[in-house]
Amino acid sequence: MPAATEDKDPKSFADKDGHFRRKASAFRDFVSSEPGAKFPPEKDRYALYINLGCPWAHRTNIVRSLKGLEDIIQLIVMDCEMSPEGWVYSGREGTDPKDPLHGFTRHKDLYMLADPNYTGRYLVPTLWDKKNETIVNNESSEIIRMFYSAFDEFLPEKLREGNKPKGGLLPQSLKDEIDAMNDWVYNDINNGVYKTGFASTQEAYDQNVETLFKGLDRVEDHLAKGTGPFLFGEHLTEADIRLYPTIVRFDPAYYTIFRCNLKMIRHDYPHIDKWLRNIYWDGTEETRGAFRATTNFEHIKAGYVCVGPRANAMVELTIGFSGRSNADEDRTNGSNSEYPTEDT
Ligand SMILES: N[C@@H](CCC(=O)N[C@@H](CS)C(=O)NCC(=O)O)C(=O)O
Repeated sequence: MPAATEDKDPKSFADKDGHFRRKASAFRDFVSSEPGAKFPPEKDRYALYINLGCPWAHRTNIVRSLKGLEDIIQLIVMDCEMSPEGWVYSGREGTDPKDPLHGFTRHKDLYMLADPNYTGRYLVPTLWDKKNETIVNNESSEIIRMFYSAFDEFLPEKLREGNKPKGGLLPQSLKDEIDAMNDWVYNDINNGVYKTGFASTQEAYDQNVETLFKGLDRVEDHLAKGTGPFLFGEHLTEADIRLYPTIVRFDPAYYTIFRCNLKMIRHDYPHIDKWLRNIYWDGTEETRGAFRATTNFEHIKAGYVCVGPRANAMVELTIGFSGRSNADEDRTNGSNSEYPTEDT
């Protein structure tokens, strides 16, 4: 039973001390083929509710596409701009005009259907069970792990985790290392951009912006020491999937709107930039083009601009761009486009 009790103003994010603290997601069930499981894997039984701006939803959309689950898990896409009532449907730019399963115009109504006593935030991503008419899970880190293998019986042999080279997206041999990296990448980077952008005091901003850039320096160093092209070498893993949605939003949205502006990826982090361009453009069996196919820069920008006026009203908080780095002079590849260019 969800137990969250939160401030329901969708545009109020920081606590009284100026720090943003993300609350735990409330629905934490699993799709499982264990005998008697409440949520067994079935074709077209589950729907994934997202918008294309949200980085947590993006993770789940990447894995749905990467795993070839398009015909197995229905995708429902809301507008990327948050309304006073939270996420809503608009039908703009190919998004769903309303919830195709229930006719709802607000995401809130889905949560109320699942649990009329729910008092938490109406988050995306949301994994919905059409049979039990309830939310299975609204925590992206768990939804992606379900998608890795829970539906493999419906997929062609080559897309099943057991048949992937070197153990798939979360190989047993790398699990501890990936979990350790997930931990600091989440705290310092994935959530670090929010802790910086939503900070409402100078102290909170200063503290979080510093941690964020130390985290990015650490990723840069990790990639510089590795063999690439992925974070753990030759094969794509969960660590790449969890890092990508934040990095691809960094220069177009977080640098400006969230004031994460000590350095830019394209100018100041050559190894992260190369990793980003590779993963975005990769069309091999390793990624199946899932990263590019699920990245929509218009929705990303519009989604953050919508929370931007509040963030930008506090411009005095910003530290600002730390200056041109040497990498700037080296670039001749037209990287002033916000889209990662193919050539590195
Ligand atoms: N821990 C959650 C976080 C999800 C989350 O915060 N989603 C945001 C969009 S980026 C949301 O739906 N916010 C709605 C709100 O706060 O009212 C996850 O990883 O799934």
